[in-house]
Amino acid sequence: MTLVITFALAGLCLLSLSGSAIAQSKLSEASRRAIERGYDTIGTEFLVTFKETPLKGDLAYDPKIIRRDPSAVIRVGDLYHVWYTYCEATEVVGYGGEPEDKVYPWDLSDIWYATSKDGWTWKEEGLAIGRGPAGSYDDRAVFTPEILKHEGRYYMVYQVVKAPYLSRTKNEVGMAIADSLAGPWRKLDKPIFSPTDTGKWKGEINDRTIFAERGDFDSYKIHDPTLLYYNGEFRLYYKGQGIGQAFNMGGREIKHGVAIAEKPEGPYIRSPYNPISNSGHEIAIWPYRGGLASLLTSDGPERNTIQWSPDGINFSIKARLKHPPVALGIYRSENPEENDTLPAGLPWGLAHKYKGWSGNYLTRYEVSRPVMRDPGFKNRKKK
Ligand code: AAL
Repeated sequence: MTLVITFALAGLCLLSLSGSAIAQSKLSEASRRAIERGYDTIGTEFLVTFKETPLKGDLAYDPKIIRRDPSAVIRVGDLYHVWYTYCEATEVVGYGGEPEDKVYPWDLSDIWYATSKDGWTWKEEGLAIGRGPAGSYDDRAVFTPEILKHEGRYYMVYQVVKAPYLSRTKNEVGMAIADSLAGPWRKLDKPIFSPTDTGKWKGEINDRTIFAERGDFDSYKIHDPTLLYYNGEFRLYYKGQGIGQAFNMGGREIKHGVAIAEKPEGPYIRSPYNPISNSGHEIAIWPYRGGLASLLTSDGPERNTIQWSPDGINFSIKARLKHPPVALGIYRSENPEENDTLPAGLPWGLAHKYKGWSGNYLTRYEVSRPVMRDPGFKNRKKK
């Protein structure tokens, strides 16, 4: 029996390994895995490289200001528009300091916006959505915005934190709506999406690592909300962190989920298939060939991969990338079919970078297909 399976796999190997005409009588575990997962047969359609360039104008790096987590870039009239987390780059103290100390680089933040004629040189227009008054659900920080234009209206989703910002403080998602890009933005009365009530902390201490019972993957923090209108419904994609979050073979346990609604304001109902990823960090998701593609970065066994799904739920790995940018704010055309002509279907956009823990700034990324280069080429003398 074992012999039969071995011969069958060896036969498969002969058929599957790209163009190899050599029959192999033995198959290593790595070769078997490559065949099972289609490493050599999926092709290079999704394999891309990135070039990141600093922005010019008001969004050029400024050591005194944190600008990070850009929204999608949209074009209205003659201008590109983008929204992002904005705050002063003061000292980051972490949990356990004085109540007004900055806990994270993105703490004590607001959402600002900027416009550009060419996508490189930006003019900062100022505050778009600020923190709420003391006692409201968003009185501590509003950050990591994402925009959706739908039927002439603008919908902004973003993370909200209510003071005090402690280690166990849950993070939720807020929404504001505007009829015009310059606002005014009307906030909804309460968050549109929150962590589940599963899991239990242990003791009354300010420490998220001490827990009595693990909760759902999204029972502690909901981050990086991204709103899409897809297949006639509103899809809120997000990153979840759970009570009892652990490490796995890919490092920190980070997973993505999706919640679906008939109306942009919700109610948003979690997909029964959640989590829809086992890796990733900030959400980067875009329409491609009738389905949705996503870039998973930073965390998990499948980090730095592009994945594609026919339905926005069931994603499979299509390419592994070397150094993708993080926190992509993808240019969203009004005509998503335009993506089908681009490498991996991924348009240009903005991303963020770190200069130290609290020196965050925005960059522009371009996408291209990798080219096989001969390292000695430059040194060869021309005849
Ligand atoms: C990010 C995002 C979310 C997190 C923090 C700010 O890049 O994953 O927004 O809360 O870091």
